[in-house]
Amino acid sequence: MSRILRVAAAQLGPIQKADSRAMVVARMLALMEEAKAQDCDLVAFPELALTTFFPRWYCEDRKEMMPFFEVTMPNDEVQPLFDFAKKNKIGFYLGYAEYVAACASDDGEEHFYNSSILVDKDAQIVGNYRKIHLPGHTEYNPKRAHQHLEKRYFEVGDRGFHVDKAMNGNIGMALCNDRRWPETFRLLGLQDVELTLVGYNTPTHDSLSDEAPDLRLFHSQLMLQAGAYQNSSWVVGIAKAGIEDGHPLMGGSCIIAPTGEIVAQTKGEGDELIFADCDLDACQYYKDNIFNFANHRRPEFYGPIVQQTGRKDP
Ligand code: ING
Repeated sequence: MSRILRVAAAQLGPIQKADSRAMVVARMLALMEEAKAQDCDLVAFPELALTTFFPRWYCEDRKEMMPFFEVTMPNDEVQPLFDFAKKNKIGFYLGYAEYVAACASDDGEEHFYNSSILVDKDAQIVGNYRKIHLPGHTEYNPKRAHQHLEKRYFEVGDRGFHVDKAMNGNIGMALCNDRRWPETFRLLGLQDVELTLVGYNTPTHDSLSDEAPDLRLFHSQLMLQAGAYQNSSWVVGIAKAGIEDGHPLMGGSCIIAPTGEIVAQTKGEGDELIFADCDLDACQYYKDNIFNFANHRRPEFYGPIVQQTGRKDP
């Protein structure tokens, strides 16, 4: 009996800096309603789904960005999402800015992460991921038309890449820039992942490069498709898209099969739901043959991948 998971990608259109959590949660609930009407088992939202992509803004004192962070999860403002999940037996993946108070952290220090959670059909948090590959820069860069200050506002995640056994499958999480690094997908692949969820907020332009928006969309799908095929996993990429306070973000949310084929894709840059029946057992043929890691990988030659950070002269 195949393990079919009907998975929805709930792309969000722009969230303006002034938009309240309540306004955003209402939009998310509408997408969850649509997913439920289509009998979906799981709804995946974008990275930083509750707020605008605030790392585009510079502020001297990082504390000024606190209003964009969730101090607890769940909390009163996102509780309706958990209530809907429990009532309708539908799980979700949510990207958000996570604040960990000193009193709640292992080392007695406060922490700031770009995070995601996996919530099951009983509205229980069964997985928490903290973004590892933080792009951009730490200080204000006057040469840039918009800043990209994830390295200023977030710390590198401390939990690595892990796969959670949930919803009758092996589910992994990553966030945005993580998809640009094959190590992300391979680490999940080595943990037998069957479904990889990747929310993203990707600007369509970068003032320091002349990459066209179509090329950036091509890159996003290339990475997600490669990650899926090379690790025998379903992959779902979920965009926050559209123009946020004058800054365009790309769409291109998609659901990709373990064959690497795109089976569903959004058309616009607003709130838009796509879904697909993901047969988790469809991963098995690739895991047992072409990408049978135990039979074919040669770690004895892979040393530089973990011992070396930057390039070296040949
Ligand atoms: N955003 C972008 C991403 O990796 C980026 C940053 C865009 C890096 C284009 C390089 C090229 O999709 C986030 N939030 O990681």
